[in-house]
Amino acid sequence: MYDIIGDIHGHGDELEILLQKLGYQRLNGVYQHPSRQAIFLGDFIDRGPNIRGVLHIVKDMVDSGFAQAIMGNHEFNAVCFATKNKIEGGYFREHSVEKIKQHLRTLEQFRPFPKEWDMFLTWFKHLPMFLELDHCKMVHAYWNDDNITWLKKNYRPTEEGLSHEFLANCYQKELPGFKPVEESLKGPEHKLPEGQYMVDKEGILREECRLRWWATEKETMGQGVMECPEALVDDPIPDGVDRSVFTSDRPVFFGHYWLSGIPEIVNEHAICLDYSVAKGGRLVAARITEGKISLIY
Ligand SMILES: [Mn+2]
Repeated sequence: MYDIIGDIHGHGDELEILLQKLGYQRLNGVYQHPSRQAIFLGDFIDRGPNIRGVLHIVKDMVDSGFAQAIMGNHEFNAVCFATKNKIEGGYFREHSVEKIKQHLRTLEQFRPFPKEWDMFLTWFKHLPMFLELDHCKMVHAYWNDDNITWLKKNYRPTEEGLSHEFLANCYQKELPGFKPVEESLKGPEHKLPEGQYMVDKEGILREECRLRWWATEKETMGQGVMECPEALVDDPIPDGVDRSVFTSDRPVFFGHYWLSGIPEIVNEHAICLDYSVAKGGRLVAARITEGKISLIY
């Protein structure tokens, strides 16, 4: 039976408090539970005060069989940031001021431990991008059957992982791997009308807004997109954007969306566990016992 844990972003104290609340004990240095397994939804790094500590806790649990972990967009970005693009030069993720800022706390905290950082980058390269278990499915941001089918065919985490060949097939919009990777790890987006912008968590103006794909009501822009610009809140969701309610044979758990407030299950087929621990919110777990789900935080 599983305890699924949302985005941690280097918040080691909160992670240890939550694991203890869930009944995990640190034995021989590794958090474990006699009858349960933890599942981590990715985004271990960037932003928080103890990124290195979080990575050690999570990887040790995975290596000992007490947890499984999937890749978040921050781990994917870290690999792209560190991997030279042999086709066009530079790196697969540009070393611009904006991108360095997003990654800075990780780079700083690992500066005295370069070999360890290399070891974790290698581990990131081999994380699965989704999981399918008996009672649940997991992905960092968005479950779409076509994207998952593509990943099953083309991404082999245990063998090649995020190889140069794989990254070369997905780092630009027109490449076949771009959509499946981008949407699974960052979620689907919608281009806003000319002249409209949203402001993201880093204060950057964006012409695209993120779709609340798991929402049960998506008639207006206010219901259907994240951080909808004020002027568009009452506008109908435009044609071409999927308005159907997401359903699945097993509940899908995901993180990524920086939700706020009291954690709740709005759609029992699609359950977000990211409640913004890196912005003063909560680290949240979903406990599944015999098919029953409860949120713990
Ligand atoms: Mn994320």
